[in-house]
Amino acid sequence: DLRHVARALISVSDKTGLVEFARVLATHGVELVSTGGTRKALAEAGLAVRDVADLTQFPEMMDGRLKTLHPKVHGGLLAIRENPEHEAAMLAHDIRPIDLLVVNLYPFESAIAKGAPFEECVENIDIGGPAMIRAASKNHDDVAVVVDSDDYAMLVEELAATKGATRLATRRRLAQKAFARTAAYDAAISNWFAQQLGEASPPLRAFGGRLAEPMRYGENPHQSAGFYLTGEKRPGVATARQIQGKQLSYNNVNDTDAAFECVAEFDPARTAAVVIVKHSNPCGVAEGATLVEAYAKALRCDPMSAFGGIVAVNRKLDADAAREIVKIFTEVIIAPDADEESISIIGAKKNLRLLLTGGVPDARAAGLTYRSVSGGFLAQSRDSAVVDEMTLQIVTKRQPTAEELADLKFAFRVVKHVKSNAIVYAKGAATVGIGAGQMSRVDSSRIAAHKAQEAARAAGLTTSLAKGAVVASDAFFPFADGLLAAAEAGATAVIQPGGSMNDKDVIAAADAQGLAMVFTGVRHFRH
Ligand code: 93A
Repeated sequence: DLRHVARALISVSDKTGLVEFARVLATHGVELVSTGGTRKALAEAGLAVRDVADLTQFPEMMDGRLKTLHPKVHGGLLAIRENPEHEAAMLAHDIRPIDLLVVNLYPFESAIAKGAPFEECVENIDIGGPAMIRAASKNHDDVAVVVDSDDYAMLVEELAATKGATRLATRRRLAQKAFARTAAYDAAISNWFAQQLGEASPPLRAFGGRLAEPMRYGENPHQSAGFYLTGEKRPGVATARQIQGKQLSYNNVNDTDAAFECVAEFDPARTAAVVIVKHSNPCGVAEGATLVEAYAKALRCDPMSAFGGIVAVNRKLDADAAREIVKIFTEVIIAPDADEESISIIGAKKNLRLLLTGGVPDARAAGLTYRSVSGGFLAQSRDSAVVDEMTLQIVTKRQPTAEELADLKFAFRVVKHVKSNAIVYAKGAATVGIGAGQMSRVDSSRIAAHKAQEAARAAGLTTSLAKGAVVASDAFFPFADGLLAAAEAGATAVIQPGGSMNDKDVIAAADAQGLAMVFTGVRHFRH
């Protein structure tokens, strides 16, 4: 898979590191060919370099718009080396192979960044550069292409290790990077054009999103929307198969994703689990021996909110669970798989959507998440931290019991999927009160306690479900008040990241209440 480098074409606008790199090529006996400015820079450094015009027998013309757009160049980049027909064509037309292409493009992005006039921006649209990059990348079997001066050092090492050749794996990696570069370059041009025309730039196209389907409307009926795919192969709402039901709405997709990502925290080999989501927050999460048991426990947390919700399960949907789920109005069910009987039970509800993902994603897997801000978007690595891999530190005098510890871990898995500030009460591997999305932690604490009381009332009980429960907080308690609100509601144990300046006070308050408290050292903000 080694390809000896006999000839290199170098044509760069950004001349960083150029001379040093070309000098190394020369020591390997590589023949250098360059365009005007690059050739001049190399010649001035004392290197032997041929003018590309010499090779094409065509002068650079039209303000440099035509420099390398010539069959002698493109033939040299595209010809398959061990193909008799290609060899014959090369011979007939005196085309000689080019084994290494070093190109960086006209600085279009910096021209628009510095607010250059329209014509100057247009003149900075590189045509010949991308054409050569794409040709060389397509022919990566024989040709190496470098589009970034940061890769010179790596190539210098490779040439040294191989006595002047490139490896196939390297050429493939470089080709991938090169296509990414030309794609980003074209996206920058088209976004700039859209801006000039007074149109909103299509930000999703900028990171390669592919429109899977236009939607009827966005978050509200007066907004337009589309569902774009990034191409990530993660089992979930974007890659699922819809078995039945109406088209998903924008909010459905968002909520279904929240539900399925949350249920993925529960390994199906260990336990059955169900998550019910409303307005992108879980309103009930539970584990059980079976899905139907888990569903009943999850529903008990907030039966009122569950109406019109999204249900996610982590195991193959069965008839028992399906029969229970269809008893109340549900928008979407998402499952890794479903048996035939459950599919026919759901079939009786024409509008109910059933999505099958083919699997449960790994909660620990790396990946990216995005969100838009005006004028751009943010990207970050997925929150792949899971409680099983955290170092739990018991900070109170009282140790949690085994039962409490199990519920603490359960609650911390869930709190990761609740909008901040997030407080989750749990008992017996089920949520019993969830406080989400408040600006102050103590308010979330109070709401969660209130929900636990409401859940008890709905179940015909007189004592709050928070009594004897544990509580999880997505970030540290800045003051003792949030913790005291939880103790007052009846919680016996607490799990939280810790790390507040007031940890000492919070721990003292926990000790005074006889609570057991565990620090995870990991924060789970979600906004
Ligand atoms: O104007 S172009 O689109 N036409 C071409 O044929 C062409 N060939 C190379 N621009 C072209 N280039 C670009 O010239 C390269 O991508 C590189 O950015 C630049 C190097 O020019 P010089 O060596 O004259 O500084």
